[in-house]
Amino acid sequence: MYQNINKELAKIFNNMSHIYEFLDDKFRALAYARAAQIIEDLPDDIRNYVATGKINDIRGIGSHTVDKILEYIKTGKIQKYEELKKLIPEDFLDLMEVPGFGPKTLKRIYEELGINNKKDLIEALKDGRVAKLKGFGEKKVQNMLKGLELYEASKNRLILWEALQIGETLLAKLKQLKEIKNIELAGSLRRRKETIGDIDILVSCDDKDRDKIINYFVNLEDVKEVLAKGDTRASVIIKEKDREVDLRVLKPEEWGSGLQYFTGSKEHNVHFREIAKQKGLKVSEYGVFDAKTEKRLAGATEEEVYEIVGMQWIPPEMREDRGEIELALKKNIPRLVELEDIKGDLHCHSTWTDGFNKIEEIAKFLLENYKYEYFAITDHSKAVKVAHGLTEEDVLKQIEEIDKINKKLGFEFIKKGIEVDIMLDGSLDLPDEILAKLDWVVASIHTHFNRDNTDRIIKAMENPYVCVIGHPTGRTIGVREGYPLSDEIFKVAKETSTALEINAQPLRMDLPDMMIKKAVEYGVKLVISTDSHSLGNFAYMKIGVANARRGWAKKEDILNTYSWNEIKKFIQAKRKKFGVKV
Ligand code: DGT
Ligand code: CA
Ligand code: CA
Ligand code: ZN
Repeated sequence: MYQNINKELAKIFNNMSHIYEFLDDKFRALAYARAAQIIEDLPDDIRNYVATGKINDIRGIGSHTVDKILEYIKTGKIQKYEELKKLIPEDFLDLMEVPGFGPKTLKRIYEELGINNKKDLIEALKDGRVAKLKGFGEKKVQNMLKGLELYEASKNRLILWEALQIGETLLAKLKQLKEIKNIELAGSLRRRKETIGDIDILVSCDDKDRDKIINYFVNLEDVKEVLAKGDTRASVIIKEKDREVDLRVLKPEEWGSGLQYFTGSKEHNVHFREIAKQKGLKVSEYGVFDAKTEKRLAGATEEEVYEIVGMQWIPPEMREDRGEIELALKKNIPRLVELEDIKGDLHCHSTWTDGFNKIEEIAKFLLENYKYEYFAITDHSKAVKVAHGLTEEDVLKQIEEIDKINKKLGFEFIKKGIEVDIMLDGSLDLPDEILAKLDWVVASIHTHFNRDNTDRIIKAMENPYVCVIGHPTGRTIGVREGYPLSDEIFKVAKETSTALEINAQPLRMDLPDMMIKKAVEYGVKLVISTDSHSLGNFAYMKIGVANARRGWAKKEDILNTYSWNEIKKFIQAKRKKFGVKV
């Protein structure tokens, strides 16, 4: 049985959309793109929707699409998709995912240069043939080559969210074996790095149970290929995304030292062992030993491994040798923010713009599934035309709707917000009179990514109504690097009492960890937000918190760990500073 059928279907529908676009069937291209997005964002396994008949009620999924979903669940294939694939050059399907290589572009290159494979395409990009095509030019071609390079590099690494889904699924399956005494994700996944090479899993058990555990692992239905299988470890390729997963089996008395070693990072471990050496100790995955007598001193828990070297236990997210060893020696490791500290989500979109759910639906979902005290609806402003951004008038109407829903709910659960666009000159897309009526204002850049945008962000922070800068660097992992920004933004954020966002969308993770760390050093307040466009997206909070922890953020640094009253004080302090009515 397929584990992640939603994702598989979304991918197929996306590909179908691309092929239809290549074939100039805009209507079908759009319909399948929308279906893909909806399926990707479903909070539950699509088979549950089929079983309950709810599949026929999902907005944006027509009866022809439903037929194809049923066909796929039944046969593992969609006949129409198999036929469509034959209508385009083989290499093009993957290439269409690369930014700058959309179906339209590839079609022109195909028709005007007769190119039908990746190798020839790269050649034509490099020798100037593509640049000469009408509407292309040198700059566009350079961007295409850059996009391809980023795409190839990112193909080898998973983004954190995907890796975490895979890792946790495998963990849950292994946990069914009662022989396993301890089990954890290790490596970069335990450190919650933004991208993951391979997935590492550690378990401990009695020696006699090792074979059983390793055999169970390599025979899981998720496994596509076994790369290596030994006494204490196995490496496999799993079906999902063709990823490598390493399993290591430790003795219970080695659990702590093994977990410490295989969590990494390599840099952290090298520094850790250096300190141990200075103290006459020898550290390996098997334990901590007296360097002279070889006597075993610790190894069963991570805490004792760190303690014997004179350190506090260090949260895995900090283990990058960025100064955490020094802190641990001084017993100064901060208590990092935790998921349970979060009191609300302050960035999400509704059907008013490009979200998939109505405001009331979102409110009910959050009341049922999250222990939040508040959340903010922050739809786009009018400059974002593709999302049908809100005009002044729309904002006023939305305020009315939220008032009505809050009244029904019996308390001000929903905060009235906006994600207002920062224009090229740093001004905002909506006038102050409108912003002043809102509880919460996120200001974001969605255009002009090819310049240093420090000036625009600073100007936006100087608006008294802007509470937070959304996804400050504008990066998309594996697609687009963030635009350049100077440290000036941290200084001005602090001075103006403007928060910076830690956007938890899996491809954004923006601010990135190193910039979070810097923001914390400057004393800037941060907001962890999911930027949800559908109900399933609210779960991203978990990786937002993980990223905050990688930037050493404490509970106090994160604005949405405070009650709404406290947040109001933060907002009012800024308005006072700027001399506007609070
Ligand atoms: P990845 O898989 O590229 O995302 O990064 P990691 O950190 O998961 O690296 P991986 O899977 O090669 O190894 C897992 C951990 O094992 C790593 O974080 C530290 C430890 N480790 C592996 N090889 C070495 C090594 O040569 N020296 C040291 N000190 N530690 C190592
Ligand atoms: Ca790894
Ligand atoms: Ca590994
Ligand atoms: Zn945005």
